[in-house]
Amino acid sequence: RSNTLKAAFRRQQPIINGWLAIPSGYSAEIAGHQGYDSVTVDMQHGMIDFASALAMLQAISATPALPLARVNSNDPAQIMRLLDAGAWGIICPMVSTPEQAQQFVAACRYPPLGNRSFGPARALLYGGKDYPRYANDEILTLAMIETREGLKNLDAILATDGLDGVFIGPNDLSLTLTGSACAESQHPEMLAAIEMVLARSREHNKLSGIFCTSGQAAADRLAQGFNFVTPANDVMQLGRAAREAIALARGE
Ligand code: 3PY
Ligand code: MG
Repeated sequence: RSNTLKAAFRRQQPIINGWLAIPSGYSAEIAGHQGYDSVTVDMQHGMIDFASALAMLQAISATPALPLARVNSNDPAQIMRLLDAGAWGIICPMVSTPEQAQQFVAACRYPPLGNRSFGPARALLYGGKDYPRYANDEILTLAMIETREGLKNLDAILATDGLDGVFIGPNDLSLTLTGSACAESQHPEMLAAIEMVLARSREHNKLSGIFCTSGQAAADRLAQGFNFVTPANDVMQLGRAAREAIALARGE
């Protein structure tokens, strides 16, 4: 089974990624059927434990969307467990140095390329018996750039063998650069940092992703040149849809 996101990137097709914070197999299944290319189970800021993540990955793998997970830290044990549970790619937060990027990628790769321990569990069911043979080529690795140090070391991080690309966390990045967390910050330092990440990713021929808070913001990022966007998470979408419906019902 090949990774449809890697193929989309090679064909220069945009990737629209869903983002789940609600610990529910049912809402993950709903999200997976809405047309996303991939859906990410967010273990870092989502209210999600491993049992919920497993159910969510099972649900997503029954839909056309590719299941991904954002881990809560650069923790090889958690990364390996989520890959065994059927995640087809990992988004790793707070990658600030090339050493951290190498550690992250190594956890996603079987020897000799890395140190992923063998026990593919659900990945075998979902990926087929030949999963161990192709996993090193098909598992997607995205390092989050969201610290000052990560920006400073961007070139070395992007040069990491086996790293497929970077994903900007604009909340953390704006917090560190401007003193307040704002995902769609228009602060000049943020605009410059985001342009820099985009330009460098292109030079290295790596995928460039960014978290966005709406469909319009995601469309703007794709127009800017990003190729992997997240048009808000499930919580934002649920709240927004409810507010709109209530306002309409009240005739506002
Ligand atoms: C950030 O914006 O910092 C993120 O990690 C996106 O969820
Ligand atoms: Mg973050």
